[in-house]
Parts: sequence; structure tokens; C-alpha cells
Amino acid sequence: LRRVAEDVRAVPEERAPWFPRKIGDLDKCNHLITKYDPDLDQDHPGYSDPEYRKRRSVISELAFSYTQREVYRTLRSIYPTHACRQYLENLVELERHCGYGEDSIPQLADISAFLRERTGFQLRPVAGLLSARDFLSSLAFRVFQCTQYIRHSSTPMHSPEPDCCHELLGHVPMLADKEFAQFSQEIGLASLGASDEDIEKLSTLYWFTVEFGLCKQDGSVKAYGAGLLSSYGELMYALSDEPEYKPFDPEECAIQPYQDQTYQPVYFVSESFEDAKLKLRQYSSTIRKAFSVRYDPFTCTMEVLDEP
Ligand code: NLE
Ligand code: FE2
Repeated sequence: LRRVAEDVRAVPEERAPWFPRKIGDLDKCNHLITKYDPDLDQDHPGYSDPEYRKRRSVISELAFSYTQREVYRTLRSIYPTHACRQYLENLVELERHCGYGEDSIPQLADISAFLRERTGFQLRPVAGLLSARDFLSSLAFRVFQCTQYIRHSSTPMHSPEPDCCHELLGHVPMLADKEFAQFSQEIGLASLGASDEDIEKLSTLYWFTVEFGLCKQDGSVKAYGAGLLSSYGELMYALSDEPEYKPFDPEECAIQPYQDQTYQPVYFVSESFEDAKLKLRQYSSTIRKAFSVRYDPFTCTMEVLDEP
């Protein structure tokens, strides 16, 4: 037995085709074959269906390069003046390490690994819109539910629903910031076991901060909300002198009527993430619950304290 094992170890690379020796070597097993490509394989059921083939290439070309490129290029050009400092720093890192750029849509798994190293957040694919309760509860575990599809190419500058441009350009760079990650998790923790009425308030608060929040920075106002950072139209509008600004106050923010089809009529401006976090904590402590929770990051479980 030992001799066999030694023989295997001794196989010189030239005498046998290369094969993976450890699981990490599977990264090198990435050679694609074109056998099932509907444009190249005569046996593909769609080979003789020009409509089908056209649709396939429209999906890959239009959606994945045209829209992506246009959205990326246009937004990228105004980030230096419109996005907050934390956002910009992390975007540069994502461009360097995660394949962010005009010509590629990065892979969820790569970004998730990046975020885990930064703040312990991870991404989880979701098919569409979740209920507010489910969405917020995942934040308590530092899990961000992430859509996979891309917006319609007829409206690259604004989408009423989340899509991969929104998640990747809006949320991900902010989730790589420690303070912001903490703020996001705390909204999630506050939501666990809350009444329907409190869930509605917390998701409105989430809306005006994580999605559409502005903050003060070096004497000017910058965007940190994902819904702004993924929409050229609304980002320009939010930092123009048209909309109304209010100082971030969770009580007021939680009951402010919001817009999910077009631009917000009002934006809340935070002094800093630290300040926003302290105010959120104060607000959360007023939510009436029969118990409190504590997240145990070692076991990834929620501990329920003072249960009646
Ligand atoms: N309006 C945003 C965008 O165009 O990317 C999406 C908002 C999703 C809540
Ligand atoms: Fe979002």
C-alpha cells in the first residue's frame, strides 16, 4: 500500500496528464467546451431555431455587456463627486480584486468572499423581492439577499426594483465598511420578533438610510444609500437643490411616506455613521418586545434572552 502511495506521489508531471491534487486545484479546471453552445453545436435543440438563438445572444450581449457597460460608465463618472468616502475607497478595492469594471459582471461568490473578509457579510442569491420581515431578518446574521437579474436595457439609469446593478454597485461597496455593516446588522437585529407595525417602521427607516441615505462629509453632503448609488438619475437629483433634506431622526424617518416608483420627495442626512448608529440604537430600545436577542458569531446563531 505504501509503495503505491509513493508511486502516485512520484508521478512526474511529464509522464501523465496533469490532474488536480487538492480541492483548490479545481480552480484550474476551467476549460470550457462549446458542445452545447446553441450557436456552434448542430445537435443543440435550438441550433435550427433562429428566434431562439437570437434571444440567447440578445440576453448575453445586450443585458450583460451593453447595459452593464452603460450603467457602470455613467455612474462611475459621478461617484467621485457624489458618493461618500467609504464608498469610493471600497469601490476601488472591488475594481482591483473582484472584477468590477465596465466589461464584466463579477461573480456573487467572489464578492461574497471579499465581503466576508472585510466585515463578515455574505451574499445569498434571491429570486426576487422578499417580504420586509424576511429581508431584515437576514441582515441580523450579516447575510445580504441579492437579486441576480439585470434591469431592462430601455431604462439603464433608473429601475424601480432591485437588480444586479443595484446590489453590486449600490450595496456591496457599503457593506464592505465596518461601521455601515454594523448599522445594517443592527436594523436586522431590531426586526427579529417585532410586530408587523414595527417591521413597517423599520423597513421605512431602512429605506431612508441604507437605500436612500445621505451623509455629511467634509462640509458637503454625499450619498451612501444604495438606491441612489445605483441610479444616475436619482443620484443627480438627490444632490441637486430640488429635494427637501431633513436631519436623520429615526422616529421621524420611520413614518415618512416613501416612493418606490420614482424619486424620493425627501432625503434624510446623517451626521456620520457613528451618529446614525447611536440614534438607531436609541430608537431600537423603544421597540416593545418580550425578549432581546444576541447574535453569537462563533456559531452563527441567535441567542434569545429574558424569554418570559
Ligand atoms: N432606483 C434604484 C436603481 O435604479 O438602481 C433601485 C432601487 C431599489 C430599491
Ligand atoms: Fe436595495
